[in-house]
Formats: sequence, C-alpha cells, structure tokens
Amino acid sequence: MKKLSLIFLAVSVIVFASCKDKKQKEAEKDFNYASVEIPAFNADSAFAYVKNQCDFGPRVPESKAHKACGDYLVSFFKQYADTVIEQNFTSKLYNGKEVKGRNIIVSFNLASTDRALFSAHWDSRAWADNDADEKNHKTPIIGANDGASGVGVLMEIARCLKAKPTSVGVDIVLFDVEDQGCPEWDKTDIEDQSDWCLGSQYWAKNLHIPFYQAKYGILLDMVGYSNPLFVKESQSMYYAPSIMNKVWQIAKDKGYGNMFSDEQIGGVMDDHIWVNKDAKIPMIDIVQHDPTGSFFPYWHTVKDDITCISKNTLKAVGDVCLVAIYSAS
Ligand code: AHN
Ligand code: ZN
Repeated sequence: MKKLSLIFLAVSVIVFASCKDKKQKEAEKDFNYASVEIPAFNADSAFAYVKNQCDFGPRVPESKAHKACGDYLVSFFKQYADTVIEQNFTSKLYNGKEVKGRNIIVSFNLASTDRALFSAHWDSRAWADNDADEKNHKTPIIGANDGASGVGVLMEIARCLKAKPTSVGVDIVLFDVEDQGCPEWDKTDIEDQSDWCLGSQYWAKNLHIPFYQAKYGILLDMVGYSNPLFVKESQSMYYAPSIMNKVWQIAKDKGYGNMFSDEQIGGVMDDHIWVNKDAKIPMIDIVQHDPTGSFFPYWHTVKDDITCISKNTLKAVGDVCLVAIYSAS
C-alpha cells in the first residue's frame, strides 16, 4: 500500500511538472522575444518627428497647419509603408457645427491576415481650456504630448518596419478630430462624452476595408512626458485584459517597470473605446493617467509644447511596441 501511494505521488509530481512545463512553453510562445532580432527604436528620430508636427503650429481641423501637417504625414508614411489611405469624413462637434476630418491609414504587409493595429490622434485641441490662465482658454494648443507624441512614436515604428519587415501585417491608423470635445468654458453637457474621438467613431463604423480585423490594437495617447505613469486604464482592462497584461509584462521585462504600473484606474474616453465597441477589435490605451485621475501636468494648456517631451519616454513606449510587434512575427 505504501509503495502504491509512493508511485501515485511520483506520477502526480511528473504530471504536474509536465503541465507546468507546457504552460511555461505556451507563455514563452507569447514571449519568445529573447530570440528575435528587434530593430532599435531611435528616440532622436522619434523626437524629431514630434517636433516636426509641432512646428506646423496647432493642428486644429480645417486650419492651414492641420492641412499641411496631414500632407506631411501622408508623404512621410508613403516612404515606408505599402499603402497609405486617406479617409475623409464630416463630423458634428459638440455644438452641432460640422467639421471636416481626415483619418490616415498606413499599412504594412497587406497580404497577411494576421494583423496588429496601432493608433494615435494627429489633431490638436482648439482650446487650452485647462490652462491656469483664463486668457488662454480659447487659444489652440500645440499638443506636443497630447497628439504629436503618439504619432511620432508610430512614425519611428514605420521606419523600423521598413528596415525589418514582419510576417504579420501592421496597420497604423492616425485618427483625426479626437480632441475637439466640448470645452470646459461651454455650458453644453454631453453626458456620454460622444463629442470626443470623432475620427475613431467614424472609422470604427466605416472601416477602410470591409470587415477589417486585427488580432489586437494599441492606442498611444500622451506618451512623451518625462517620468510618466502608465496605469492600467480600466476600459482597456475590460475589453482587452490579456493584451494589456502582456504589454505591461513586456515593459517590465525591458526594465520600464517604473513607468508601467499595475495599478488600475477609472476609464478614459479615448479612441480605443470606439475601436472596441464598433470595430470589435480588442484595443488597449497606453495613456498617461495617474492614480489621482489626472493626465500630465500641462494637459490642455498652452504649455503642452516640445519642452514637455522626453526622449526616454518615447523610447520606452517605442521599445515596448516593437517587442509586441516582432515577438508575434
Ligand atoms: C476626456 O477628457 C473626456 N477624454 C480624454 C481623451 C483625450 C483628450 N485624450 C487626449 N486628449
Ligand atoms: Zn486632449
């Protein structure tokens, strides 16, 4: 009897060990990036791309700077990608005024059905309504961090994708008219916050390719401020927990655990909401939003200019995205 239970114990240990081994192997399949060669994300280039956008001035929809920056982005991405599609649309602002927008859709390796989606918004807000000085409340913002930072990281990623093509397909969708939600000084109350993210709302309901799908999506918003805290935004955790956990794990493995915190916070109305809801693509938002509920200190102020931008932060976010892309290739 004693012998039998010993055998039983030994068998259980072996079975348990092999199960663990299998699980470990499956996990490693997701995280096999130790063995893949990942292009180096150049933070100087990313910084220059952020600055180039800022140099146009505020990119408020229908302004001259907006048009010029849009043209710059289209011709930039054409150098690196297989296709660049412009999706023009008309949307209604919080006050009922119609505004023309332009989503920019950049694709790599169109033949692949296994796709990853990366996004950021490329417009900048028409009003610095959160500025400490009331005189600035109707001044358009440069949006170096709020807008240009995410786009700049994706521009550098495009350069990497051209240098080392992937077997998976990658799409970069730059949303327009994200940041023109009702200003603080206006009394109109849009309870459901549907006055934000008009470009992503349009795209998610009018996909550039019918039935377009991606395995996962990552939205970058305000990814350039120094010493940021990226917490696990709760809507991302609701719609795409495994992606968020994987991305945060990559960040820790790469030594960026100080920027990527496991703390979970209340949801942010951002482009990922519509991509999840309407396009049904599981997308997370990497957005600086600390546990007290505030964005970076110069959010929606005239001080959101290039001096807000830290190369270290761009590098951290860029590295993490590249690992996500190349580890799945
Ligand atoms: C709101 O403030 C409602 N949403 C944040 C979305 C945003 C604004 N991202 C950048 N600017
Ligand atoms: Zn904003």
